[in-house]
Amino acid sequence: MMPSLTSVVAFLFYLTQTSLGYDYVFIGGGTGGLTAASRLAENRNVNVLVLEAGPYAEDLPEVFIPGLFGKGRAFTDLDWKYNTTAQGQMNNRTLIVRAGRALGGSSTINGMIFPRAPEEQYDVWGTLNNDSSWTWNALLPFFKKSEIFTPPNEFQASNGAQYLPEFHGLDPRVGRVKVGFPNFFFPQSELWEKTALHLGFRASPDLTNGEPDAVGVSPNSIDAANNTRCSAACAYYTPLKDKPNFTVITNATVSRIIWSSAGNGSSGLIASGVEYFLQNQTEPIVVNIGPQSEVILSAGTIGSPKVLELSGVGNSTILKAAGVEPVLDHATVGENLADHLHSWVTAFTNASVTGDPILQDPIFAQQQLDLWFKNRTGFYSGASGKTLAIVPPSLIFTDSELKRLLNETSADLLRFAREFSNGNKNLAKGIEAQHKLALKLYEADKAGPLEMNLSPFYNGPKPLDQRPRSNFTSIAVVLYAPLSRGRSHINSPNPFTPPLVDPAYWSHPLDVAAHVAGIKLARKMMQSPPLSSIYGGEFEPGSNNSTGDEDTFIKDFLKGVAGGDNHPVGTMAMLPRDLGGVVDTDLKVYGIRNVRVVDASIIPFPVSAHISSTVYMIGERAADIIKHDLQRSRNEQSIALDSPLKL
Ligand SMILES: Cc1cc2nc3c(=O)[nH]c(=O)nc-3n(C[C@H](O)[C@H](O)[C@H](O)COP(=O)(O)OP(=O)(O)OC[C@H]3O[C@@H](n4cnc5c(N)ncnc54)[C@H](O)[C@@H]3O)c2cc1C
Ligand SMILES: *[C@@H]1O[C@H](CO)[C@@H](O)[C@H](O)[C@H]1NC(C)=O
Ligand SMILES: *[C@@H]1O[C@H](CO)[C@@H](O)[C@H](O)[C@H]1NC(C)=O
Ligand SMILES: *[C@@H]1O[C@H](CO)[C@@H](O)[C@H](O)[C@H]1NC(C)=O
Ligand SMILES: *[C@@H]1O[C@H](CO)[C@@H](O)[C@H](O)[C@H]1NC(C)=O
Ligand SMILES: *[C@@H]1O[C@H](CO)[C@@H](O)[C@H](O)[C@H]1NC(C)=O
Ligand SMILES: *[C@@H]1O[C@H](CO)[C@@H](O)[C@H](O)[C@H]1NC(C)=O
Ligand SMILES: *[C@@H]1O[C@H](CO)[C@@H](O)[C@H](O)[C@H]1NC(C)=O
Ligand SMILES: *[C@@H]1O[C@H](CO)[C@@H](O)[C@H](O)[C@H]1NC(C)=O
Ligand SMILES: *[C@@H]1O[C@H](CO)[C@@H](O)[C@H](O)[C@H]1NC(C)=O
Ligand SMILES: *[C@@H]1O[C@H](CO)[C@@H](O)[C@H](O)[C@H]1NC(C)=O
Ligand SMILES: *[C@@H]1O[C@H](CO)[C@@H](O)[C@H](O)[C@H]1NC(C)=O
Ligand SMILES: CC(=O)N[C@H]1CO[C@H](CO)[C@@H](O)[C@@H]1O
Repeated sequence: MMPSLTSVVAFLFYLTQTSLGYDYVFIGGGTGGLTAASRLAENRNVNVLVLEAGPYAEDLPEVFIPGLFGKGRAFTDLDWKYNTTAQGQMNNRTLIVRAGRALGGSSTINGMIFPRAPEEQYDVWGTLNNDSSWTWNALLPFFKKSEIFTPPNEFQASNGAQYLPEFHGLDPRVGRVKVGFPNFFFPQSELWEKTALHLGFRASPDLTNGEPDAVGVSPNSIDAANNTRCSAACAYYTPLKDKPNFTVITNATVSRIIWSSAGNGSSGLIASGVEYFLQNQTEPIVVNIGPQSEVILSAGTIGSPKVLELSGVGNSTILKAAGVEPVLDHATVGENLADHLHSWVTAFTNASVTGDPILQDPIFAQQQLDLWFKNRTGFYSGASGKTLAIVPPSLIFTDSELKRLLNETSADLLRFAREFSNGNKNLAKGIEAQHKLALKLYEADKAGPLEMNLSPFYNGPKPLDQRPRSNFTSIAVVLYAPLSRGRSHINSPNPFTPPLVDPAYWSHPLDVAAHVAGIKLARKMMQSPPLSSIYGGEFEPGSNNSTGDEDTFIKDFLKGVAGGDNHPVGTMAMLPRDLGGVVDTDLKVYGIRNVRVVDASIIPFPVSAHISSTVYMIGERAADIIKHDLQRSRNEQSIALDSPLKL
């Protein structure tokens, strides 16, 4: 596969020099970008180019073996490892926001957990935009279109994997992302599920059905036929890699979009090219495009606003301070950033089997890896967090606590909207509208403030050499549905300088309250039957050694350890202009004629799920919108050509 890519690079030099016209140039070959690019290239009359900063990485074991998540190069050179700015509510720590830097983007290094969010949250996108085509019912066909689902086999079903066929893509001629279940389950998962049911959770018949506030086994983006990861590259590149109309250049970092001097009248700015650097080269290469062609930004929630700002589109004050000459003032580019926030409760256990020996004993680890290669079973045949639940507000707050919190949030709506919007009046209205809808979801018990999942091994903040050599049970408590909003902006004209990423974790008190309450629920789970049968005492947060109450102690603990969950969204929000949006519901950037955005950055309101399935849906929907637009413009052109003859 590598030689063909190298020859593709050589071929491209030829293409640029001969100015062969591309209809669509994608900046970033990740989850959303590859999806839309690949679908567009299904049309033989359309020429698609994808520029991806990272390499092709599908042949690395740490990419294709599910259980090698995070190993090898996955979290080194295949990861942008964006640093956050000092987080004021997190002891001023700098956290890491990971994002894949490879063909396939974050789907190449992610945890492959593949559920969907509560349907009410997608409906909020529609409400904010007054557009019913961006609601759960209208989007479900695009979720289904993206996947080719393998139902659980007998072994997986006996371990709790379930599915409802009406929510899945089952047609191999249509679907692309292979979705299935892992080949190994720990008995602790079932214990945890029973405990959760005992504590009031519902049982989920399928975590993709739009009602994930229930406990169940999540599907994974895994090819069930050979138990390998199926990334966006596996799904949308490999099957089409030899198509002449689908050109992918790896190791190509885009530095900016170039604008036509004819543009920027009332019809908007017009992109006329894309500039990029091949790895190890100091001279940029420019791909020119015609005015009917489009540039698609798909560099991810942190990457996309960066490229647009480097191109002179953004808040002029911020651009000038960074040393970039503004071309178009579009003040909300890079704003509205939201991310999930990860944390854990860990406990000692006397369970007979845990994953800890894998982390501690290299000989055992090698035996299990050999088993994966021979049989596609064993510890490496799945990543962590297979059994999970979205936690409804009613399971972490009493009625009166919730009433008080919602009351306080309502009273402070304007204050936080203003604080989060960087002085932008439209965005303040947009954030206020988001918060109002979030409060409604809280009232309806549909807000999905947390995810919990069980790891039958140590899954917490302490490195191996700083914790007891023991066996563990861990419950992840992840803050979902945050009300906090931050931003990501450039501070240099150099395309190789990372932007300033500020997710503003915990800057809204409702986020803090939900997160702390989640830790309390996880502690209670550890000590409730039947999970209590393997409980050997808590390791973290541990006993309250502070002078404060339990809430204060947990808060202080979390400030010191909570980690980014690598689900950033919202920096190029799909919202009306007067609510601070960056793109419209056709995903076109306001004020620009031929640039769209297709990645997690358009998500206007965070959703309570691992978000890759949602980004694939966005890619499918985007391709559909773009195909219709092409159809329409070709019809208009033929009418325009016809009309002189009729005169
Ligand atoms: C470690 C980790 C674990 C995760 N676990 C899960 C999980 O278990 N389940 C789940 O559903 N989701 C998970 N996610 C989240 C999910 O994978 C991402 O939200 C989703 O893939 C993002 O898609 P995207 O298209 O927005 O961006 P990406 O897929 O990240 O694509 C952006 C692409 O643009 C490229 N790019 C950036 N800048 C430039 C430039 N200047 N020029 C050229 N190319 C550029 C990048 O290299 C990348 O390939 C995880 C993410 C990470 C990082
Ligand atoms: C991309 O860069 C990697 C090193 O990061 C290299 O191994 C690979 O050959 C390069 N691929 C192409 C197509 O240039
Ligand atoms: C993040 O910060 C660390 C510590 O300051 C630094 O070593 C690293 O290079 C930074 N990473 C990025 C991608 O900026
Ligand atoms: C964080 O940094 C700010 C500004 O430097 C400082 O005022 C504040 O006291 C710091 N907070 C903590 C917890 O260290
Ligand atoms: C919402 O859209 C409908 C039609 O799609 C339109 O009639 C209505 O005026 C719109 N409402 C607002 C507030 O824009
Ligand atoms: C797994 O199967 C897919 C085809 O479904 C194939 O492309 C891939 O190379 C296989 N991977 C491994 C490691 O066997
Ligand atoms: C090219 O760049 C890669 C990645 O930055 C680096 O590892 C490699 O050493 C460079 N090769 C040369 C010949 O400079
Ligand atoms: C951890 O569990 C393994 C079995 O999975 C067992 O062999 C080992 O002794 C246990 N370690 C401790 C410290 O209890
Ligand atoms: C190999 O896989 C089969 C099912 O595919 C399973 O029944 C068997 O137990 C596995 N062998 C080992 C040694 O795990
Ligand atoms: C909520 O606020 C209203 C006034 O704004 C007050 O009357 C009511 O008692 C409050 N309810 C709670 C539960 O605090
Ligand atoms: C632009 O950014 C500056 C600096 O962050 C901020 O003060 C200002 O309010 C922003 N302008 C608009 C219109 O959003
Ligand atoms: C409490 O314990 C934590 C973790 O062991 C430690 O970091 C912290 O300094 C301790 N606090 C006090 C007041 O002793
Ligand atoms: C626009 C364009 O270049 N289309 C080409 C797509 O590929 C087919 C062959 O599969 C060519 O015939 C078209 O010219």
